[in-house]
Amino acid sequence: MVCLGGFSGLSAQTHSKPLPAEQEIQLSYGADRLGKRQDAAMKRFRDNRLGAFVHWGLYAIPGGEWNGKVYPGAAEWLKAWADVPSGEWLKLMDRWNPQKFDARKWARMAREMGVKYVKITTKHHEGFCLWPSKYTKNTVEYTPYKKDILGELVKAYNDEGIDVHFYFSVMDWSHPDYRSSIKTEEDEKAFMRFLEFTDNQLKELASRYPTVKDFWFDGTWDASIKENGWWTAHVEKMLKELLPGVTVNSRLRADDFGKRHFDSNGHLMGDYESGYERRLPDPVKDLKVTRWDWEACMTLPENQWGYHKDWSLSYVKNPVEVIERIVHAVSMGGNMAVNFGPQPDGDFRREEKLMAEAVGKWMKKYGECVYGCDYAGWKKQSWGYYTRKGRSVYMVVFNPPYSGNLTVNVPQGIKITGAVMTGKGENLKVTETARNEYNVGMPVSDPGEPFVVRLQVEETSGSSDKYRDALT
Ligand code: JFZ
Repeated sequence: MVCLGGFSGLSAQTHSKPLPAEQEIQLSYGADRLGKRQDAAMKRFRDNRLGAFVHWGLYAIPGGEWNGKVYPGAAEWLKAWADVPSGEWLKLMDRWNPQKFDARKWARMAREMGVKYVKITTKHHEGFCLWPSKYTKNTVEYTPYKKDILGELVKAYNDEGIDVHFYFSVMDWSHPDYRSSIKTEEDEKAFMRFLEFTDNQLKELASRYPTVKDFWFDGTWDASIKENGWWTAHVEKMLKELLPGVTVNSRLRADDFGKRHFDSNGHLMGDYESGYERRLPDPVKDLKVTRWDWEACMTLPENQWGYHKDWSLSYVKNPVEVIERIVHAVSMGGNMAVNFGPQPDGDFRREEKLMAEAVGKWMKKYGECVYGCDYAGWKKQSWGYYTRKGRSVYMVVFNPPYSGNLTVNVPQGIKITGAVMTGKGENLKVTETARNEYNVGMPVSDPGEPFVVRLQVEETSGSSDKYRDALT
């Protein structure tokens, strides 16, 4: 059983003991580990906490519009919405010439935003590769731009100290051997060729860009892949042999019975859960997620990952809403990747630039409640979220109550001895109001933005070893 390091009984209740081995279903391709990975590479993945996602491909060129019709669905799915045959879709390659693309500018923007890693779509469902793969002609090499976009990005981000993660869609709409289901012997043969092609592409990515830290697989929901769980286990193993320390998301994996993400015994496959897409676990009901590593990803509009020319089609989140989602994820032990859909010219749309700037400004001031932080194990309050790093517990205040009193319920055996507003260093008034309950006062002047309070916490003599563990 792994130790969660939560402060209170709250987190203890979320521990569920794994079944004794003899009661478990024997699996050849299930989870190969119980509990969180604790090696340096995984710790780095986890401590990074804030990442960016970049969806860039041919779909950026039509930007959601085909033959004069604007499709409101996700722009990177336009080929499917408008039922465009591959041959026709791939003609967009003749127009792939992003004249404003400057990898160093992208990397500076990411650094300014405070992201510690960037997940790049090496190949999305459409099948177009951002690197010159020798296994297909559907790549940047055969466009007017010619150059290796992925290589430029890896170098530029790494030069800024930012980790690079690879998004990779197994489903490939442009490969003649891809099958979503296998009905005939011919399908079977084609699909086995396709899996070999995919292995080759993955080995190619791993050897061309050895600083890659993570593979985030997508497009793995078809029956053909679920029925070949062995292959998903093989890919995980292959990448880990090629790139020691590399992390892989749960979305890649299916077990012997086609069960995805979690195997038939309920154990997470891969290194972290990747099911929280455009949604987050409930801070009260879903505390089970604090038992494993996970990463959520989000879009600014409701559901646009690739560039769509018309963002008036849905609500677009403002920077404070983005910051709240980042903190929400961290408060439950998860990472957050915020998506960008660059324009076909290689520049970013105004809304994304403004968001990146605003988030970056906030992170510069208050980032200590995000980087390296984890689930605190304290009872959720309506003013916001707690995060914790070692002995520091942070209150991240999004909704200060009208009363001006921020209620804090501490776990048994914990005492609050002080509260400081991070950044400003202002001491806030702490009043004990009941057993295990305090009020923390508001800062003298309204910060006018979500703000962070660092609590000074002490163990009382009655605290159990569990709390001592949790505090160190
Ligand atoms: C996938 C893609 O289809 C989409 O274009 C985008 O790249 C996104 C990040 O991933 O969409 C999904 C995949 C999985 C779920 C939902 C949407 N899911 O597990 O709920």
